[in-house]
Amino acid sequence: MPIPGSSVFLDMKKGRVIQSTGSWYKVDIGNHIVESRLPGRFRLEEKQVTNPLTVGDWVDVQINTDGSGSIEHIYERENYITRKATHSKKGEHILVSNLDLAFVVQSIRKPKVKEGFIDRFLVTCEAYEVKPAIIINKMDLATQSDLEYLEEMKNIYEALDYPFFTTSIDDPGSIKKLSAAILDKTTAFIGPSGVGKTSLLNTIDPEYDLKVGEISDFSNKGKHTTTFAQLIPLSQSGYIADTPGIREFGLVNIEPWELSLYFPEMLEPRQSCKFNTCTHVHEPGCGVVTAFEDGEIDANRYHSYLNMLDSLED
Ligand SMILES: Nc1nc2c(ncn2[C@@H]2O[C@H](COP(=O)(O)OP(=O)(O)OP(=O)(O)O)[C@@H](O)[C@H]2O)c(=O)[nH]1
Ligand SMILES: [Mg+2]
Ligand SMILES: [Zn+2]
Repeated sequence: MPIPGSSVFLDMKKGRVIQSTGSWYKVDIGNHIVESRLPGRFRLEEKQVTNPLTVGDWVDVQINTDGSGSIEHIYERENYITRKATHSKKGEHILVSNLDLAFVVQSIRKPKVKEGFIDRFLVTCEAYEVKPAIIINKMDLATQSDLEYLEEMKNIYEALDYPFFTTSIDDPGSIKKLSAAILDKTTAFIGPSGVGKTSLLNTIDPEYDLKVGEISDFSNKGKHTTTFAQLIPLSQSGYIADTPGIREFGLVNIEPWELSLYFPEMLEPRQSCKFNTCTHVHEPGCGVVTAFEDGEIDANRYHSYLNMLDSLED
């Protein structure tokens, strides 16, 4: 015999948001997926965030009699990746939450690697406590000079403890290494359009059969084939998020003075700066500038730092 009043509790399930279209959310409650709505009151809470609920979030969902769901509670995020929302000066957009590892994906050519994108992504990961890794895809298109450039890049990032993967969808060995790194984890692929995020997923597991796009011959850019983020269950255990291509990765909620805290190679040198408000540009007695001049900080990384500082000071 049912306990009076218990039906409410029986119908409340904890689940994970695996897809978001803006008004409907797909929530994975373990044995099946519930199409759910988010009541308006959640939208009012965090005004500067364009999406109050994001792929990766854990929620309690009330199952309605018609089988649809109503989200009643959003659990606090362990971490998340956020960037400046497009078409908005102040707004931020959360891409995905509760990650064990986040991959920034670039291609060596078509389109070319953007180091600025990688460094902005890494800074965001450091600031929001997400473990990052780097993928350079389309290695089959690399020239001899690309290979030399990549070797140097790999040394720089690996010295900073950022795992560095080079892949090509036609190179099973490279895919195998990547598959091993995502196993049993919640991870995400984030990067510009056309670098091969979705293609990599389809290669990791051909059963996914996700839609991939062409590269424009004119601009060598992708055509934004993936239009919404989704968490895809791995065939063993874990999830991976495929996300839409992003042209630029804008930083949010980082003050100019704290930026160097998110450059691991600056942590030690900044301790010897004469001023504790030092931004490591022109100040006298700056430990970071000294370390840069002594060749202890890579020039590209320092330039990325200056570019970011510029955009934060605007
Ligand atoms: N040569 C080469 N082409 C690749 C490789 N990986 C992907 N591509 C091609 O790159 C194009 C874009 O691939 P997608 O997987 O759609 O790229 P995406 O990053 O998911 O792009 P968006 O969904 O638009 O963000 C397709 O034509 C793929 O066939 C690779 O390793 N080598
Ligand atoms: Mg895609
Ligand atoms: Zn300094």
